[in-house]
Amino acid sequence: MTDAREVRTACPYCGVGCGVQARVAADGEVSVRGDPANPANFGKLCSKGSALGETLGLDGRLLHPEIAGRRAGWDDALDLVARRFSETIAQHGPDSVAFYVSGQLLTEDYYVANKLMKGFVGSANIDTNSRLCMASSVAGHKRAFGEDIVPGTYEDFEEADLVVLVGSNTAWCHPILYQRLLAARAARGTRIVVVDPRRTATAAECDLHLQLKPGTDVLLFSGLLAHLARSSAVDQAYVATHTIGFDAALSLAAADAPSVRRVAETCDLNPADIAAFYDWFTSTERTVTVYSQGVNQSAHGTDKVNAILNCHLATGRIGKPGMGPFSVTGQPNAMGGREVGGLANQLAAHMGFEDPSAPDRVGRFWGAPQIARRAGLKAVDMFEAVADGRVKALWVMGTNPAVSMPDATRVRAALKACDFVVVTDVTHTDTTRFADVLLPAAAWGEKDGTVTNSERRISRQRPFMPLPGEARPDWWIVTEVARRMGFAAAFDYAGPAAIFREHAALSAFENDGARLFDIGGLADISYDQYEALSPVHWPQRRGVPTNERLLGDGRFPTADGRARFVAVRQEGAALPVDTTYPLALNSGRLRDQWHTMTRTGRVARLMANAPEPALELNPADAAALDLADDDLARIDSRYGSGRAKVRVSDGQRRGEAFLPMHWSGRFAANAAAGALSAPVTDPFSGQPELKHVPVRIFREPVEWVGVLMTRRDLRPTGFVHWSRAAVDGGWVYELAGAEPPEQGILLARRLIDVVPADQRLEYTDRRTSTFRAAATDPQGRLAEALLVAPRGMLPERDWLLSLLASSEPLTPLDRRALLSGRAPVPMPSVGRIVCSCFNVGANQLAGAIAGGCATLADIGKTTKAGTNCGSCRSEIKAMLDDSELRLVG
Ligand SMILES: Nc1nc2c(c(=O)[nH]1)N[C@H]1C(S)=C(S)[C@@H](COP(=O)(O)OP(=O)(O)OC[C@H]3O[C@@H](n4cnc5c(=O)[nH]c(N)nc54)[C@H](O)[C@@H]3O)O[C@H]1N2
Ligand SMILES: Nc1nc2c(c(=O)[nH]1)N[C@H]1C(S)=C(S)[C@@H](COP(=O)(O)OP(=O)(O)OC[C@H]3O[C@@H](n4cnc5c(=O)[nH]c(N)nc54)[C@H](O)[C@@H]3O)O[C@H]1N2
Ligand code: SF4
Ligand SMILES: [Mo]
Repeated sequence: MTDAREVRTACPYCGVGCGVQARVAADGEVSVRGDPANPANFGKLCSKGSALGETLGLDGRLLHPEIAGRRAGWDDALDLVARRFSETIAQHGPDSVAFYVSGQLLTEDYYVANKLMKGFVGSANIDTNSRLCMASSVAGHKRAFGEDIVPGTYEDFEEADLVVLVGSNTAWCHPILYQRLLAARAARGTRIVVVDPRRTATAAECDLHLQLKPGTDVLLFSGLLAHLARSSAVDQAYVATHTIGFDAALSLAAADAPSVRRVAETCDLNPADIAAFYDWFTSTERTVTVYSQGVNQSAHGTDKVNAILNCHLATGRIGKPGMGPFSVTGQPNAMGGREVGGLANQLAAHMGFEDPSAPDRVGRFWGAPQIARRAGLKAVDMFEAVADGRVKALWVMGTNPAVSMPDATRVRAALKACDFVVVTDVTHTDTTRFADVLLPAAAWGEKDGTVTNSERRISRQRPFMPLPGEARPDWWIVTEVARRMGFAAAFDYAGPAAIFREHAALSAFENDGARLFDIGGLADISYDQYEALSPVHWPQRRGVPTNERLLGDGRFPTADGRARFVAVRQEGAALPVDTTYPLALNSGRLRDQWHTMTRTGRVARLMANAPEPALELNPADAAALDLADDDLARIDSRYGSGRAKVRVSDGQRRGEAFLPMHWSGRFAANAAAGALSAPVTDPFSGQPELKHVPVRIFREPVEWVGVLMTRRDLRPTGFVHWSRAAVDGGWVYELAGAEPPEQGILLARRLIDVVPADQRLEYTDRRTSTFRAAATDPQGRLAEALLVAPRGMLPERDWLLSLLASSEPLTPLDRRALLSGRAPVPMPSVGRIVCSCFNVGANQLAGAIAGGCATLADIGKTTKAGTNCGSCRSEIKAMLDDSELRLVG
């Protein structure tokens, strides 16, 4: 018997890039824990990271290539992809094909995909979901610094005295970094300012929340620049020596934001709050400004970025301990994708098309005869070109554009119309439905390579499980296609280490210091050194010791070595609402879900905190729309429509609603934010405005509701609304309809008709129009339970869920109780799960608070909630604050 082994790797979710230790027991069972030696997380993991072990099952995995929906061999699939791409290029030119890739690919995968398209196909039509995510930060960095540089490190969060979080729900989206910040705050009293139109979990614990009108960030920071000048807080020497453009930027800012009062009016904020923020920023040398999608995903995201960078340039607070602008990255390898040049307007290794010598340089290095010489299509334009037939062959890798792109319905139509679509994924998704060729990729735990986190730290993802079925790593799939397209010599790699070495060598190639991205010091690492690589910051120049922070010396990678102020003006707020679409819909993330839920949606404990897609509405808007908690809302924009349950929340501003981005067509009938979002983009970055779209919302009449608990993975059709959540032992489906309840029963019953009648127990109460059914499996365990009732009449389900979770056969008592629909022994509902590590529900927490728990520590002692990963602490804190208010009030 082999012993247990432990493999060090990195978390495949957010850009914090936590180290994970995967322990594979002798029986193959895998458990994960945080890697104490990793400098990002020092052993901690958030709720998603802690649940990684539960995502490793093969349920739903793609295990074989498919052509036209039928199982095929790799050779046939790869030959077909290579042939169709080559033929299309021969007939219609290189720009008639495109790749749409992902910040979740490893650097090595990304590198070869980019090399194939830009170097050998000869088109720059490779873009990435980072276009939806980081493009505005990239464009803003390039405008100000000359290169896409994040100057700081995570330690700056800990060494700052003021941290300004702009459009970033750090508590949920970068949880471990946020906990590092909170720990530092406890130690040194760091002030935290949150700039977000919503009261998020992050805003729940800060010194000042600027709940601004969406889209007005430029003005807020222009006002700050003007205030810095008025207060003589500008570092004149720094500005004079290291920058250009200050006067123009200041005069536009001062004209746009002449006074705090003017800023307050436009941003819809209290002038005293703005004054406090400006004073703190002015007087606090050690200030870090963190920003994320509330800044980037905007029709003027690049200007927002530069408005922030202007304030840091004016004060010389860049790249020094505890100070600097800090664009946090979303995906695990968003940063690595930028390094290899995965965006259509970049070339490779931080070289772009603006520099006329760059294509030749990269072309020579690659030995590429037809290097692309101009930028390719950015994501929104790319799908537009797919829709109108300019792009005739498309390869999608590691992303789910049918859900995550704006105007997703049109994106689906484009995929459907496209002559030839290849999709590489690990599971079936809304996008794989459109694949002519579907290729099964290696998943986390199987794949092997590197990723770069938000602080420019390169870490290894290492495999600890064998490749299942015929799944293959993305780099292998790409190089096999390249080989078959006739480029064998340029794509002949022994493995990821060889690709990494080439990538590192390119970064140093003819680089005399003009490009800060230089990891030439890693270009000769051996296979063993690559295997053992510990997390390292870039740059890693050959023979030059690494300086972890960048730009602190005031020298910038521009032609004259100076940074640029960019004169920016507030261009109106977010997309304007009108009488037809009077509300603004915001979208973003939940604590425990990852994007389109292809992995986290299958984990019961990650579904427990927010099991249904919910639309958050301000109480006044809800009242005006005659909507209350748990009502079904219909949401229409100019681009599409959706349905979700209502959650009334005073954390929403009046006139604004919020829908999570997560629910795809595999998890709900029609609750995808992408179908509602507008394909309106920022003029500099091409990043779409995903945070705001004008909508109208109304009440969807519901006459009956149902719940199906089942071990089967099914996709209901014909319902006004359904959504599903993973639970222990299977799935729970929420159903709702506008039909009379008797008809609802008929509709819902179809879902269990497949179960042979002699295995079903059924009970219909015609008087109350309720229906109950249950079925057992051959082992006598509960396999199905269906409850249907008029709206508001569904019985509690906790007991049935406990039966579904159990591996024991039903007892005679259970069987008798099944038809009555009531638990044989009273079973109080724990309520919605708040702490997913210890399964502690809202009702239990309310009980603990009523029983005298007054602090997070008390709650932790009594219920254990909040004592492990800490992701739920802000929610518990909100419950505590709420109860205190009620006591006072
Ligand atoms: N749990 C979880 N964590 C994740 C992810 C996930 O799917 N789930 N995804 C990862 C990825 S790829 C990314 S990109 C990051 C995203 O991380 P974040 O950017 O922190 O997350 P979002 O929820 O998309 O948006 C952040 C906030 O922007 C606010 N906002 C909207 N409009 C404006 C505005 O006009 N101005 C300002 N100042 N704020 C505004 C929203 O109200 C929202 O609270 O998270 C990463 N981490
Ligand atoms: N309305 C709205 N839309 C948004 C956003 C928003 O805030 N609001 N945010 C945007 C942002 S910031 C982002 S980053 C995007 C994310 O959007 P997507 O990239 O579409 O989201 P994911 O669900 O992460 O898709 C990743 C896919 O890759 C697959 N996969 C996982 N591992 C591998 C692998 O190793 N190889 C391959 N080939 N496939 C793999 C997964 O199964 C999944 O299908 O969404 C964007 N869309
Ligand atoms: S914070 Fe959570 S999701 Fe992000 S890398 Fe760390 S464990 Fe993974
Ligand atoms: Mo992202």
